[in-house]
Amino acid sequence: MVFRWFGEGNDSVHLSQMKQIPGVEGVVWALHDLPPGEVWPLERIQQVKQYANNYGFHTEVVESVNIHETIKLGSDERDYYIDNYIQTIKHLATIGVKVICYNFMPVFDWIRTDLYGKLPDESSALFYEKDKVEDMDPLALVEKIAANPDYTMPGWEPERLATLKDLFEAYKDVSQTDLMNNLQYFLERVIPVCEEHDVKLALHPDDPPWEIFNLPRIVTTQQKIREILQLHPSKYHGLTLCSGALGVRPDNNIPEMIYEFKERIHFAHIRNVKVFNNGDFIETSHRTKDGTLPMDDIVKAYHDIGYKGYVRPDHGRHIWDEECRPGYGLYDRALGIMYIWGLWDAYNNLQGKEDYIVAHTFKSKE
Ligand code: CS2
Ligand code: MN
Repeated sequence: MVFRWFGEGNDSVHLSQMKQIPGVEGVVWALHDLPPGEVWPLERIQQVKQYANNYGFHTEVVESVNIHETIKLGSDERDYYIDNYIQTIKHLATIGVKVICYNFMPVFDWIRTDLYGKLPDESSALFYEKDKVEDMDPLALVEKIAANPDYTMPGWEPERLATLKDLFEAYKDVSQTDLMNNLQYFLERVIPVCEEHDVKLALHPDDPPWEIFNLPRIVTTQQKIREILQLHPSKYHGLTLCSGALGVRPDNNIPEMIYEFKERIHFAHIRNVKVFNNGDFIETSHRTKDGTLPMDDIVKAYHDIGYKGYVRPDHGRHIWDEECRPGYGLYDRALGIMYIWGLWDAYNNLQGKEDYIVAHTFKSKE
């Protein structure tokens, strides 16, 4: 069990607090101040390790080493940035990093329309309002925000608008197939280094898992992930299986994916999400009843496959008036961990009891 931490001075949660969450063994970290494409200096990496080790935490999981846009675009400068990526992998290997989470989404990481959507219990959580995003011409949105900065959304801060405009322009003719090919090119160069240094790459799904703003997105469905895994046969080319990111699509069956991709899942992100009929969604507590995803079946699937990889609770609600990074407070993620442990321990204890197995055997959709 690991816990995401944005670094000393950059996170409202302190490692001394994290230590009191039962069963957390490591921090999931990154050098968040460095722009994508820069080599992570060895000295800075060693500092983080030292700091975390002082609290008894390991630093084996990094989230994320972000991919420079030229690599996703497949443009001429990509080799320079892939060389930098390789250098960073080598540096990370020297302190014992085992898994690097990354994503291959053009321009944006996760997209939401409101960081503080209200839940019925008066807590708040990351919210996605479908109509606000879809069918919207990105360039028109750039204009709209420039004229009225109050309209802005996360990721669309007024100071980023010029860059966004250029990036939309650059991606205009990049198709899903191009993006696939560019991922393959990247993997072919990087995976041999990962094998040599025993560092696994774990691709995070797109969030949300469909195309938005006319930008191509490929890590979206079971079939797409199957194709992506076939781009390179090495186990070092693997997945961060994020239940919440993939789970907002009703046609994505998370337990089925866990059973199918078991050999290639190196990092599990576990969280629940409530999906509405109109396509909006909001993040919820981790508990099955509170959202749309079968969290008990998801944890059971990991238990069934004998999962030995890293796992963390993913985004949480903001509860008990906590001031924190959106989605990354202490309290709700700690509750999430206890729920995951509760399920895990129960599956451990009850394993082998016939009535239990009958009741909980995963029901495939077919
Ligand atoms: C998110 C992402 O769902 C998540 O875990 O918080 O920001 C995630 O860290 C990146 O997409 C992984 O590269
Ligand atoms: Mn995730």
